[in-house]
Amino acid sequence: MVSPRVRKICSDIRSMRIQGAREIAKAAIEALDVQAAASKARSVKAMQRELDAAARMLAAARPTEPMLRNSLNNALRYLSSRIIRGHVRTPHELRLLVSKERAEYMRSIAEAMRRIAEYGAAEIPARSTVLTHCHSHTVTEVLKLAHAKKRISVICTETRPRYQGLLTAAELAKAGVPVTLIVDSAARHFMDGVRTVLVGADAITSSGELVNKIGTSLIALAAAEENANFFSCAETFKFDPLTLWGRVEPIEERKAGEILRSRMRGVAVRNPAFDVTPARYITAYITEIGVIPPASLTAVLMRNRML
Ligand code: RI2
Repeated sequence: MVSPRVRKICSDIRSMRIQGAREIAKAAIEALDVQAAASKARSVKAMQRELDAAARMLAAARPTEPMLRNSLNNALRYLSSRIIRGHVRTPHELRLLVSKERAEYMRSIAEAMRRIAEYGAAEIPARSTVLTHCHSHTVTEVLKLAHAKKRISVICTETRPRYQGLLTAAELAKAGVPVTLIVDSAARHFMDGVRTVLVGADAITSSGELVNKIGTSLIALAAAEENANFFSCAETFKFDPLTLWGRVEPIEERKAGEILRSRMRGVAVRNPAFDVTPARYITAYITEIGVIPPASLTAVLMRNRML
């Protein structure tokens, strides 16, 4: 039985009250802990079944989020390896282990963020202008550090239909980073003054393609035309290992109501949340293990035993 608090977390992920691949993954790991704490299961097996059911529900809340799936799979694999080895004998011991796993996950992704910010800031020329799209917690950390070191300025798109760009603008302004908000369709107009484009990532495929907020691929085209560097700042957890086996990343399609308040007679509305930027438009992925061009990403992950 999945706890009502876990169901609420799932609905907050679906409604985007919790937004950004990283925050979604963190919320899911917290939810496993909530599930374990609330569980009345009398055996380790029964509690494991509840955790599996909670994980399935969480993973389904946003289909285009490998970081969510990878984080949950990793946590469940770790728990079952400890159970199989006989290190967990009671539901209480499993509860403690889930809680410990949550703390370790939070520590490791905070450390990944710190490293990405360092690597990313190093890629941005001093006193230059950076353009970003949507709201990525990873990108805003890079931009804040880059500004502290190099006095940069930022242009950010409002990001229709959910306006996550406003979150970016507010966060950067609060941190004292000079920031200008533009409509999405003005990205090309401003590109000639931009040296670097930084975006986040929702998914990265085995051919180095980037799945990110709708509009990203148009911005990548404009950046290529102006010879601006185009980076995606992403934890390696955003890589979808299933794409090695031919999986095509699903593109989440959201409700028309996010675009139009009331329906227009005779008008169909499409609202894909993400689009795909081909590898040839991406200078590199800025990850916690370094700055990696798309063509070598899979090889580097394998070499680091991350696949
Ligand atoms: P972090 C966002 O999607 C954007 O596409 C952003 O690039 C991506 O998540 C990654 O964000 P949405 O959740 O993990 O707003 O860097 O649909 O925070």
